[in-house]
Amino acid sequence: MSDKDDTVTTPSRRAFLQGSAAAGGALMAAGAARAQGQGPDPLITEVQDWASGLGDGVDATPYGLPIEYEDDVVRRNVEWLTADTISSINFTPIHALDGTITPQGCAFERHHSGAINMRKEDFRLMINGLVDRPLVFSYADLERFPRENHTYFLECAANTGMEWAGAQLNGAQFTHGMIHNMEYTGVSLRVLLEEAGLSAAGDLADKWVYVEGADASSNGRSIPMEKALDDVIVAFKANGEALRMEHGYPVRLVVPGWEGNMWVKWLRRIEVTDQAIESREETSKYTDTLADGTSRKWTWVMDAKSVVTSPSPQSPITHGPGPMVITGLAWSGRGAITGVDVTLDGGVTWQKARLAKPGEKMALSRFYLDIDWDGSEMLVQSRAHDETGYVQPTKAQLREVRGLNSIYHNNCIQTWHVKESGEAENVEIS
Ligand SMILES: Nc1nc2c(c(=O)[nH]1)N[C@H]1C(S)=C(S)[C@@H](COP(=O)(O)O)O[C@H]1N2
Ligand SMILES: [Mo]
Repeated sequence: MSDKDDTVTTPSRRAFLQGSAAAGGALMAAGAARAQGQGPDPLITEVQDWASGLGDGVDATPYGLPIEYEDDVVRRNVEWLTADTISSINFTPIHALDGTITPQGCAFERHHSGAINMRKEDFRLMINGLVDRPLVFSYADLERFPRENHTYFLECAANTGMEWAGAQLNGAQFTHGMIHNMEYTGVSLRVLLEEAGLSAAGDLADKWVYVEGADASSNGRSIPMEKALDDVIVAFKANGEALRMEHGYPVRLVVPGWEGNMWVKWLRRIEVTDQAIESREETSKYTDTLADGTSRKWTWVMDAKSVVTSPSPQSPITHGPGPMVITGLAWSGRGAITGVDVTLDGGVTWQKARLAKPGEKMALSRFYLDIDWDGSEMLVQSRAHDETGYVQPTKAQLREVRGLNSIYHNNCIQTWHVKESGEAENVEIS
């Protein structure tokens, strides 16, 4: 480092050191008190096993798994929700993760007829219907089209659905864990549709694609052509590696910002049609009955939502009063998150949380609020704002519009009651 550099950095470095010493003071005081009471800490004063021998060589684990001490960071099922695990759902352990990328190995799964096991070589994707040339692509064919990389969240429309009638499931994993966020690599659906040719479809304004998976359920969904030609991806990699079987290996559809049900896994067929198919998954399911008995349908977009992941029922405060980090996730199917407010008193006063980085369109945002906890009970909530100006509603506001019969699209503000003991509980206050 040159003298000049040193001169430039010294003032800010000094400021940082002063600042961190002040902030660390309270934390260290608590730790020092403990150490004094208990005498020398053998973890510091004695040579440990791991320093007296050798560790594992390379190749001990050709494909690494999390260390055994993290074995509670796993997907979890709520057994009474569904009759069996074949047509069921489990939940991402969002209370135990940080950052925004969800590792595939603990990203929630939702299957209608089980996760199927298909070799890449056996993959075929047909594009037919109102196209100039019906085509069938193999996996190797897909790899030859120009590729894109994008990070998007997938939220099941049923996420938080069990909370409509009142606070029910005790944990962020269970109330909000039907979500994951991955970096996808694939080919734009537009490119494949143009390869098949869309002149046969005529005016595209009122056309649709009907998308099916290769599993027994097929999970068929109709998608308006406008969205199909906009940002939909035919994806074959997630977080840099092949899709896991449970997430649709070898190829799934990525439908940014729209309900998870439309992200067809084990992709098999895309038909260009002049009307929506009105399949099971878009009539009897994934519609919401309103108070007057009519049903909302085509509720594709996931509205802005957020949740505090820690502290939360599965992630209590264990260190007593003093400096602590409140953190959570926010997302919007309509674009980027622009801000998150956090309240500690059930919505009487709100503070602006810090976004870990500027919001990205249709991807999870991580927020933090660094507080000095006085040890008294809190009613912790978070409230997301997105780039359209939309503000996440309270449960009462949502019920006013939607009534009590809904399951899907519950994006209301969540409340955790944090007690003096540091334990947290799912409660409903507004
Ligand atoms: N072929 C197929 N695609 C599917 C499903 C399915 O059962 N079969 N489930 C859908 C639902 S309801 C959701 S929420 C997402 C879940 O994706 P994941 O299992 O990767 O989390 O996949 C969707 N795509
Ligand atoms: Mo879903």
